[in-house]
Amino acid sequence: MGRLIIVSNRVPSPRERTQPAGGLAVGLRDAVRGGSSMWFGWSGNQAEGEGDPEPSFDTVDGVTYATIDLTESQHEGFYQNFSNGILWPLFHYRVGLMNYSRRDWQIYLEVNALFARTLVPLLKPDDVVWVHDYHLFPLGQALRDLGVTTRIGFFLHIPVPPWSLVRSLPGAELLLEDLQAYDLIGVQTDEDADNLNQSFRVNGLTERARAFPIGIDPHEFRAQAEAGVGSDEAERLRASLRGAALVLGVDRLDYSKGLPERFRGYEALIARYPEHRGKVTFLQVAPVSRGDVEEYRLLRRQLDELTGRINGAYAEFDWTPIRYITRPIARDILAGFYRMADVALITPLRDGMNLVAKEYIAAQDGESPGVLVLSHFAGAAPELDEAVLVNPYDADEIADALHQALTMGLDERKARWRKLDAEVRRTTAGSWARDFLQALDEAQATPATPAA
Ligand code: ADQ
Repeated sequence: MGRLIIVSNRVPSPRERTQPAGGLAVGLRDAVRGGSSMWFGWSGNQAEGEGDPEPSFDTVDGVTYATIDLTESQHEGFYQNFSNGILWPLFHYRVGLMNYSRRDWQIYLEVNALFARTLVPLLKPDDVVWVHDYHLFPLGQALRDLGVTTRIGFFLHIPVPPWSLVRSLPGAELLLEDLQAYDLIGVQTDEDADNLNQSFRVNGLTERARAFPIGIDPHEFRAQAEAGVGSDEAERLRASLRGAALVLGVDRLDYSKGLPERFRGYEALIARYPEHRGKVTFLQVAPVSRGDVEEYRLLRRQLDELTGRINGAYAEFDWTPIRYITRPIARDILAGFYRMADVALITPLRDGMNLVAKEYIAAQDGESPGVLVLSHFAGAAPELDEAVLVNPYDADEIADALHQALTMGLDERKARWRKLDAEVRRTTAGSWARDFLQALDEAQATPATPAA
């Protein structure tokens, strides 16, 4: 059995105690544990000078982390502009937020070619390569162009809209053609697989997409939550609530997460159901992400204003309706907060999966579990259909769902949670990686394109 080579835009620093707030790092830890493996990608650092960068290596617990630096203009064109300013909004069904530019498309292709050139000398013939996410759509083809014939799989962590939307991207057909270089393409849900296969079909290409819903490590997370609930921070939070119910939201500060809609939904709860005033507190943790992209700055301003307005209108001298934190909170403490929360309010407008929803379920105490209020448009919704599901665009529906959750009896909470917990245990981070790699192993090998 050859090595597993994982390629992603960012490589988590193996020596950092807290992992970055991103689902990929969490999901892949399991896949690289044990066997011989290498993780290749961008270091997060800026390259000095011209010419191709030399990779740096660091081996920790049997995993070799190989990283390269990018120049400022590569980082801007490839990562900030094309990946996060064009592909991210488009694939989250927000065509109107897409800031297309041909120059960024060129830089995106160049950086993918650079990844391929730097990776090829590190590969051995029996390695299996697993490429991750929208930053690296063309990488498989770039590797094939350099003569790589080994198995190459791809997993897309974000949703896939139908072809009628995807085609708004100039050159979308070329991206789809590049995707044909992969032996297998994994996506999060059946809907995503259907949409991607439809795009392949209408362009006369081979259908290669299959759903592999990503999961978490529920045992580890439960243990973290049990420990976290006894932390000083959890004690302080509990004391500060003074008996009020806790509604918790945890997300990266991103427009896909439906935060303004969520704040308005909570406002509708306290406006229409006055019995909850003073008896409930909404804590939203949303660390700033991609702060150098304009849309993210606008979103932050909008949330600052909404929080101020809602708190100004409804607060009492001894009660604040919304507590809103844009700094990150350590994972183990957060896990304790999940366990304490009576309700998790997770209302993305679109989300590939949403691991926070699964973590919330894993964190609960089965004797008195909390209630998950979840958007229909999270990739997790088809699996977690025992949650209270909402359309996140309707503030009144969010308010009704919150009221239902806050007044739900113990028997119903337990019954729903047991089914949800069974789902979260069924497809874990480990089984996700194993299932994908097994299917990749069985996938029909693509005849390699001869090197030019
Ligand atoms: P993300 O958009 O980052 O991931 P999500 O899956 O919810 O979204 O979160 C990933 C991880 O980051 C979770 O483990 C979560 O606990 C952590 N996290 C999120 N917000 C945090 C916060 N405020 N503080 C600390 N930690 C936080 C992308 C896709 C998702 C998909 C994942 C995995 O957008 O749809 O589920 O990849 O495929």
